[in-house]
Amino acid sequence: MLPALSIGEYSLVYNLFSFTFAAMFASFIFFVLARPQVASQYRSALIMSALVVAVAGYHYFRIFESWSGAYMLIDGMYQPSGQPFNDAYRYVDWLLTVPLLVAELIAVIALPPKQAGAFTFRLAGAAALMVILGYPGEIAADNGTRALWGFFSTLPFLYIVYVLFTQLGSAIERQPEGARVLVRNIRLLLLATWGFYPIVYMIPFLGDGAALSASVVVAVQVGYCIADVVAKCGYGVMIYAIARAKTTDKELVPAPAVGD
Ligand SMILES: *C/C=C(C)/C=C/C=C(C)/C=C/C1=C(C)CCCC1(C)C
Repeated sequence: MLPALSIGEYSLVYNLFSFTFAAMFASFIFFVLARPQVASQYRSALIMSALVVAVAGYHYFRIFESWSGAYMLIDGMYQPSGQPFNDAYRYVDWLLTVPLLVAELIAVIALPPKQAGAFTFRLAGAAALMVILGYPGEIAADNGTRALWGFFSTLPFLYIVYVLFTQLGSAIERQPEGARVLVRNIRLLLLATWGFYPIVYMIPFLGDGAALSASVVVAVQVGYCIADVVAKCGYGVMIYAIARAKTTDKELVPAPAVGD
C-alpha cells in the first residue's frame, strides 16, 4: 500500500518523471541525428543508444501515468487512490535496455566479430539475469525478502564487473593507445552509474522496517530517475563521443588483425 504524500513530495516525483521522459525523448532525437557523423562500424552503437532511450521514454510515459492514477488530492494531501503504482514498467524497461547498454559498449570498442559476439552474449545475459533477480525484492513488502533477492541479483552484477575489468581489459590493451583511454573511461562510467542502482535499492533499509514510508517512496523514485538519465542519456553521449573520436582520428582505429 502506498503512503500518503504531501503536495511537495508528490510533485517532486511527478516533475522528475516528466523531466526524465523529456530527457529520453531529446536524447533519442540526438542519437538519430548524430548517426551520420560517425564511421559506419560505430553506427550500430548509436542505433542501440537510440533504442535504449526510446524504450525508456515509452516506459517513463507509462510510469508517469501510473503515478498520476495512483494518487488523489484530498484536503491538501495526496492520498492513494486505490489504483496500484506499477513498478513493473521500470523492471521491464531495464530488462530490455540493460543488455543493450552493454552491447553498445562492445560495439563502440569494435572488437573482432567473434570476440564481440562472445562478450555481448555473456554480459547481456548476466545483465538480464541481474534485473530478473532484483524484481521480487523491489516489490517485496518486507526488508528481509528485499535483502535476499538483492543478494542474488548482486551475483550477476559482480560477474559483469569481473568480465569488464579482467577479460575485456586484455582485449582493450590491444586497442591503439588513444582509444584505450576512452574505453577505460566509458567502462568506469558504466560501473559508476550502474553502481548507483543497488544503492537506491537499499534506501528502504534506512526506513523503520515498514518498507514504504513517504520519504522512502520519494527517494527511491528520485534516485532511479537520476540514475536512468545518467546511465542512458549521459552514457549514450559518451559512446557517441568515443565513436566520433575514433572516426576523426585515424590513430584510434585498430589495425585489422591478420587473419580477420
Ligand atoms: C537503464 C537502466 C539501468 C542501467 C539499470 C541498471 C540496474 C542495475 C545495475 C541494478 C542492479 C541491482 C543490483 C545489483 C542488486 C539489487 C537489485 C538491482 C536490480 C537494483
